[in-house]
Amino acid sequence: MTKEQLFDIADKFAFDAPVVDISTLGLGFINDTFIVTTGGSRYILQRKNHNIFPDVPAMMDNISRVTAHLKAKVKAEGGDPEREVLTVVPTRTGELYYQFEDSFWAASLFIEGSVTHDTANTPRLAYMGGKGIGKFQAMLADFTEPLHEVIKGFHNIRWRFEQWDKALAEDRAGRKAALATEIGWIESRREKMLAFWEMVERGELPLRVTHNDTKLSNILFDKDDEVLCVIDLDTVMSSTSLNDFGDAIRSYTNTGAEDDTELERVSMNIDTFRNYAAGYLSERSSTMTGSEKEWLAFSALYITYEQVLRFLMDYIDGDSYYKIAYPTHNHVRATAQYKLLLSMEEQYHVMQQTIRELL
Ligand code: GN1
Ligand code: MG
Repeated sequence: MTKEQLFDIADKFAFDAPVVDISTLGLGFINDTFIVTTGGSRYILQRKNHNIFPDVPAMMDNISRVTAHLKAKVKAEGGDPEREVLTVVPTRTGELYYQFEDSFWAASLFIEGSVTHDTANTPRLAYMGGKGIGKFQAMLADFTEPLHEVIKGFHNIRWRFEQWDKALAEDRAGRKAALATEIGWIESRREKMLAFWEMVERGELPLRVTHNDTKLSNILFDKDDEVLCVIDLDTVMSSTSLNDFGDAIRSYTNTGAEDDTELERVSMNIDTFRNYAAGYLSERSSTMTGSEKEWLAFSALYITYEQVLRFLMDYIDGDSYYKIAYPTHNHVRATAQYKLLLSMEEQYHVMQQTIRELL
């Protein structure tokens, strides 16, 4: 992609003035992201990853509907919808994306004065992260239209088991024979995890808008470290909102790394759990059903289990999904996430008690 082509693409969008500069924003493993400067304003321009998101128009349709809903809410509360919600900038012909050859591009407003954080290394940041996602979900609690499923069966364990059974049957990398113990981790909990998903299938846990990438760096803060808005809406879909909580707990509370080779470093920090949950529930508890409250703590075990399965399955498959840095990387990741799962299981009664206290 030449600089000239990039300027041509940027020119297709309905920015306020002609583009004067485009620079790379060096974050993100999935999309390519640029900052576009016009005479007076700055914008985000992204090339969406077409391999991970086969249907970019559907993805942009989801984002557009969800942000429209959020903006109406913020406006009604007297807030500033351009700073508190992501604003998609359409093309000059009114499309939500621009297609150039086989690449798909989309733009949004750059929110001036916003900051992000990479790790929740203080109690306040864990609390604020929970608050950010809690507020996002609370504002979307009355959004009941289905969204496009941009990644099939993302947190649907029934679908993951179908893929898992197939991976074991095919044994493409010839690794299955040496993995009896690890396969046992998955099989021994199969019924319990499926039972959780069956509550979603039966409607006992309601379908809501889920963000599906609830890491701290997907929340923009203002200069006083108050939450401004949640970004990276590419994976918004309909599912149980509990999984956004569970995935945040999986990443925020781990005292080690996701791929730690020193297993004694890996555990769930219950204080971080409490802080995140306190922030989350401060915004969200009034829009939760009884069964959502009851199963909130379990969602952390569910998502961590699913992550063990996904890493192990990718290892069995010969490493086709996740990028790896060395040949046993997916096995190391699965083992470290399993250690985290064990730590959660050991502390499960305390997690449940903590939620009850906070409600
Ligand atoms: C992937 O966006 P990123 O790299 O944080 C994956 C998540 C996994 C995560 C594990 C679209 O997320 O589901 O939890 O890796 N995203 C997708 O690190 O598969
Ligand atoms: Mg992401």
